[in-house]
Amino acid sequence: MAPFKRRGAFVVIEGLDGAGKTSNIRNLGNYFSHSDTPHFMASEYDDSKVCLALRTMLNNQAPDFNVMTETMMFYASRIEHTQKIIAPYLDGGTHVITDRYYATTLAYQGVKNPKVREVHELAQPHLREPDLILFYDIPGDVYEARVLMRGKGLDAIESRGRPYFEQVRANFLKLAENDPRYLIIDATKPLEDVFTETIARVDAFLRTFNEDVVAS
Ligand code: Z5A
Repeated sequence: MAPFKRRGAFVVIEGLDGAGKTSNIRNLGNYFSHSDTPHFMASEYDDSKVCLALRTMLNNQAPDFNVMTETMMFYASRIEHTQKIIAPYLDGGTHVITDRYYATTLAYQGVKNPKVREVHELAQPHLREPDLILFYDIPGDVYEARVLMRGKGLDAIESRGRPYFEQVRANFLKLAENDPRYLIIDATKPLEDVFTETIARVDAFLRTFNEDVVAS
């Protein structure tokens, strides 16, 4: 029998701008670095020059791209990141935690592009399926307060206004509705509470994941 190879778990952090993804991912990274958990904190911006170029263009687009161009560029960046970075780590047995994945594109680009699902189906064979998706949920008023509080200008996507982000949130909640991989976290709570909940949820998930993989 071929030797059994354990794969890493794929954990995705999702949410609107200002939901606390970056803050929680940083804390989660610190937490893992004090343990012997093999992990990689993935970022399209930091891990690949191709993805950085695509994402920078997308954030600074002016005037807006055609909706299909925009959708395909987000998927192009995701495929590049998955194939070159995420998949090798997972296959080598390292857990990967990433800031946004395809649910973001379905939720954001889905507001304006009725054909987002078709692009998704084309891309899907080149992506990996997340094992756990934490959705940091904030309503539109909290989104607005946090994004404006940052005091920097709004980029091309941030300028789409509150009704757009309310629709994005509704799309996320719909995706989560019948998918047991989603955990919805109330991200209006103080950051410390959100972080405590995040660690507890991810720890519990990884314990089960390891048992399931060993048993299979
Ligand atoms: N986009 C897209 O349309 N399609 C796609 O496929 C992808 C992306 C991948 C950039 O995304 C834009 O691209 C984004 C979606 C779109 N557009 N919008 N709008 P990004 O992933 O590069 O960046 P981001 O999501 O915009 O990151 P962010 O603004 O940094 O949000 P965050 O990481 O979730 O939040 P944070 O930096 O941790 O926190 C923001 C602030 O809120 C900060 O001052 C915190 O201290 C504060 N905060 C966070 N949590 C709390 C709590 N619980 N209490 C109080 N204050 C808090």
